[in-house]
Amino acid sequence: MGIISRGFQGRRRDAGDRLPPGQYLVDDFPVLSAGPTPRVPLDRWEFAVDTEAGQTHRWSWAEFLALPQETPTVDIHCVTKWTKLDTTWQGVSLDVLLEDVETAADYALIYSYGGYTTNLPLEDLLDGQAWIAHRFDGEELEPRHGGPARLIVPHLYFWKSAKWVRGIRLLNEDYPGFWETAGYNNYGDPWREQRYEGD
Ligand SMILES: Nc1nc2c(c(=O)[nH]1)N[C@H]1C(S)=C(S)[C@@H](COP(=O)(O)O)O[C@H]1N2
Ligand SMILES: [Mo]
Repeated sequence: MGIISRGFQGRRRDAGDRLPPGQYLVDDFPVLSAGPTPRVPLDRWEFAVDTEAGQTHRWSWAEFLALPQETPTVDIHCVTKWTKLDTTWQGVSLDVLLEDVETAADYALIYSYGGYTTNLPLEDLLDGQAWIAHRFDGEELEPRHGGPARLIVPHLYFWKSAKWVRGIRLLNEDYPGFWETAGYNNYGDPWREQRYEGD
């Protein structure tokens, strides 16, 4: 009693330190979809990892939910300049999903129900940097935000966080996705403001 703890992190970083260049804060959760929301019945849903050697690892919805779960709280940054702080998700780390996958690939192409694709280096999916999330803010992930499940890669602009994710193709060579072939930056680091090709 009477002990005032400032916690192990000391003073909390203020919001300004968490806002990448050119971004502004929002409290709502905007929806950005390049097409209609695909509806995927859970009994037909699957998530797949396809390796460069032609092997496929698959998880049904029940198998996916049975994997160890994490609840990351992260800041997300859309290339249209909104940033939302402290978003809380529940899902499965890509470290878990890729644990037993034998690969020497350097690149990943994420593909979604509905046809959306996005690419990133495989290493950006590992070491606690990415999740396949199926809950947001304690609730089932809404279809318009990517439900049943979406990728979350918060350290890159949010277009890399593919909604309605269906699988990941592991590749020896980089293969640009939907926005990356439409003039957006191939990597998309918000802290280096890599919005467009050439940034
Ligand atoms: N399948 C799919 N995933 C997608 C998109 C999309 O159009 N289709 N839009 C991307 C973009 S540009 C952003 S900013 C975020 C938006 O997610 P939200 O609608 O949940 O805010 O999803 C990303 N993932
Ligand atoms: Mo976006």
